[in-house]
Amino acid sequence: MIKKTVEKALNDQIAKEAAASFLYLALASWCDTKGFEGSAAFLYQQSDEERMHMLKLFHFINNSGGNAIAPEVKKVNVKVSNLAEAFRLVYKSETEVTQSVNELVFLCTQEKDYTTLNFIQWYVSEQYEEEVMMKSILDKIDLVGDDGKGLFMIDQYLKTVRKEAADAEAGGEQA
Ligand code: OFO
Repeated sequence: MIKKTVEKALNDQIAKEAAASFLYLALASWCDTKGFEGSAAFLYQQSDEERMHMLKLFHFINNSGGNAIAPEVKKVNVKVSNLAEAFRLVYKSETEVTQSVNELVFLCTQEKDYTTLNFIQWYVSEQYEEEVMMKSILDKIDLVGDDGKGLFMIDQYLKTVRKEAADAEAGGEQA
């Protein structure tokens, strides 16, 4: 049976994954309207992934005798004027989620809840991968600055990043 303190922290994490999902959805929509097709596809997919992270928490809480709570949906006000600003928000969001996952690890250790600690390790690895990926995308965008051709190339590159990830996931599912 999950402790109330851990259940509450996991429900808070649900809200953070949902907020990340909606932030990426809003940014995907912005990219879509500015001709950044690859970036939009990438962010729509990332938004789905964050929802999947949220659902994993739902199942874990409920299977552990707790009660997963659907979070409040808050309006996302995205005010960006270029691709660099959009991906800076993405990277910031990932670093905040990492911080929150680390706090969960700390709480599980304090509470001697090794089952949840084991579950949350998946998020630790996932956050490492996502931070590395978002930082690398942001670095590339910063490198080209305002150069239209450069931004076009990055947008094309983001299409391939998405395709590779989708292929890898499909391969994993078949295995
Ligand atoms: Fe990358 O945010 Fe979920 O865990």
